[in-house]
Amino acid sequence: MRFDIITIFPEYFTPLSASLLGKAQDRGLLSFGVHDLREWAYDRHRTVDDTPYGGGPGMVMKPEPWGQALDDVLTPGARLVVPTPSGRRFTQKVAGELAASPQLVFACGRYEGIDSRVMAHYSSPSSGVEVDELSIGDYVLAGGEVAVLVMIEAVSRLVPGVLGNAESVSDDSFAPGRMENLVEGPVYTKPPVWRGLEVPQVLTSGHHGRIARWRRDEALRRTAALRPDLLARLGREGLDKHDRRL
Ligand code: 6GU
Repeated sequence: MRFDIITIFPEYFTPLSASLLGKAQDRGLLSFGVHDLREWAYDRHRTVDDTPYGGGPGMVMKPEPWGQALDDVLTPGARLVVPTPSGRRFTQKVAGELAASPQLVFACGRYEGIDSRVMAHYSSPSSGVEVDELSIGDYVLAGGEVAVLVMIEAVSRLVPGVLGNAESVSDDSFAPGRMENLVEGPVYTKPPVWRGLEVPQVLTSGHHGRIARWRRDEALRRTAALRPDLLARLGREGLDKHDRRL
């Protein structure tokens, strides 16, 4: 899978060569292109922003450099992702949708955002690309760069072969399947007693059925305490017959 990022701060993306993503790149599963928007600026000062029509604070990113950059970087079948706090919410489901695309192009805005005609232009059916304006949550970042790192990490680990253990995806909080819409419960490793705290006995019982039941109960308990919104969304169909006694 191919990721291209257009930004005025390419240095934000050095973490892409670290850890899981770096290894997936070395193995040829993922490839990244990081592009400096200013390479498509056309004046001596390489200007990428201007004052907003209608007045108001801050600056708006000019459409011409973005149009040139996107025309050069987009390939047929690509999805164009524009990170913005006013976008649709980026969730695990959206990550799964994006992971099915051969190329994702991220257009990182700074200042008050990108001239809206850029999104309008690429949203028209004749452009042949899907455009998604996405937000990672209800808070405001200085620019889209950090949000794009979040999205790339969430999408990359869904690409087949990127994770070592295929099971790690299906057990995730929010992953489709039995534990869908539940957060994960607590985990333990050796030693059996640490600072007087014991590992729950069921986990050392060797009884796989009881362990699975306990894990689901703990996930339900934690979801009820910390994410009642998720529990409400589960509904009756999301509960099994043993869940009802909680
Ligand atoms: Cl995607 N961009 C910015 N600038 N701020 C955000 C965001 C994105 N998601 C939440 N806050």
